[in-house]
Amino acid sequence: MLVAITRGLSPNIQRCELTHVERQPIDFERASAQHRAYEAMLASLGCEIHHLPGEPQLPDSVFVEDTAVVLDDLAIIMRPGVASRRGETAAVARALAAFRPLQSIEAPGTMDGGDVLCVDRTVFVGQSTRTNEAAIDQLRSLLEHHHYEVATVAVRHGLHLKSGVVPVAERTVLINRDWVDAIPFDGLRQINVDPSEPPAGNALLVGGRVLVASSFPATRRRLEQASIRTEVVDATELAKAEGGLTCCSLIFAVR
Ligand code: CIR
Repeated sequence: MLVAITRGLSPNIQRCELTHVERQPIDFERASAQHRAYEAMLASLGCEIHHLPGEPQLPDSVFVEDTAVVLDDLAIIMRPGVASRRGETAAVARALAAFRPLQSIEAPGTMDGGDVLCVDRTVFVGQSTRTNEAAIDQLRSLLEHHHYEVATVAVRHGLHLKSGVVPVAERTVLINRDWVDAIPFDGLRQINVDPSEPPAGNALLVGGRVLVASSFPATRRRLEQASIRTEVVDATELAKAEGGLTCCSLIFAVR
């Protein structure tokens, strides 16, 4: 069975952190409707949804991906790179404790879950503005006991590693090679985002399907041409908060 932890929108989403996009009004009702449709899509693909409430004092709390990394043997609670997001981890840690033993990144380390992706026993970590070397060292020593290898990846543009590269099938990634260094992924099959859609490198693999945002039809065609089955979701409102499709859930298998 798959579990997806999600979190409702904060009524103060308008005060979210922004790094690469200009602030523009976010329509709360429209964003909530898109988020509910996203949860319904995850449920239709076999996820049991564990929905946590959004918090007024935590504007970015809908983006649960950044609060934790869930692997088969354990979950690691992050210490987000911006102070405004550090209060988000407690509720997610409480929810995850039912499913995995927990470890955590400690100060001075900072790491966002959006910078971490796992393929087999390799954990790729993006060197972004949110994730520092102290946290990468901590992650490496936590995971060596569990027989994972940690590989670092330079993030050249975009907020996180997963803004520019995500898994889309077994040993296959969708990648924007201008945004992230492709060399660490050399051993994997790589599908490039369509050049007309640079932000399309954030898609979500779940239950054998890949969710693609409706704004990226050309990249969706590339995935379909590579025999990858896709589903489309509308994510335009939360894109204004710099969120993509992976950001709004933590998905993991439960035996
Ligand atoms: C932030 O800047 O932290 C939020 N406004 C957006 C976080 C998106 N998370 C993600 O890509 N994993």
